[in-house]
Amino acid sequence: MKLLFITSNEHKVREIRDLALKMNANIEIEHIRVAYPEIQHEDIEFVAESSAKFIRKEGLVGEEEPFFIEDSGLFIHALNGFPGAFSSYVFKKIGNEGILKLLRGVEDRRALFKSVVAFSPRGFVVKTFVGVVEGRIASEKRGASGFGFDPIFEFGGRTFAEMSVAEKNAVSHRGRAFRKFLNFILSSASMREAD
Ligand code: ITT
Repeated sequence: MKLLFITSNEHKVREIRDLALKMNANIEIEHIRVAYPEIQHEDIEFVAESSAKFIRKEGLVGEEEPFFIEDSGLFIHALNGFPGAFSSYVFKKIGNEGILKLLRGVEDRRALFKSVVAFSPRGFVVKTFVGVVEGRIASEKRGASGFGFDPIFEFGGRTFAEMSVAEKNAVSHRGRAFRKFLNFILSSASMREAD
């Protein structure tokens, strides 16, 4: 089965391909880049769902082609959930150094990453899958793999940038959301075979 993944982020593609391989899911992930506007809203589930509907409405993919997108956000406890839905903008503006500066001297380092996969099998049907991981913001950047906030997001004593793709997938927000999504695809496919 072939699924289109619409994203501007190659790292996300690498993560889901690795996961699909590990799960022995016979699914081909085709990466395409499609420009679409993202609404500004605090709820990333709502943002992801609205984007998927927009992509369909504007006919940016073939009518019968199943596709998905994925939106994520970093929610920092001491900053009342900031940057959350605005993570992309904040990362571009102030980066990891900016986040570390905002948290200088702050003892409460708790943070949460959330990922939402919005899948559209056809038409305006959209199904979402959510994954969350709770961790903490490190006191300085560590590690060289991954992307975005990975060098400052710590889970189990290591930052995501100190993990391989497989290690990150095993515990990350995106790994959790993608596993739910791929399990759904696999069970729908086996139900169709049983018909
Ligand atoms: P899309 O085209 O798929 O939207 P994006 O890179 O803009 O790709 P998001 O809007 O989902 O992705 O991500 C919001 C921000 O959070 C962005 O700056 C990412 O770099 C960062 N981010 C998302 N997932 C991350 C992860 O697993 N590790 C580190 N940073 C992450």
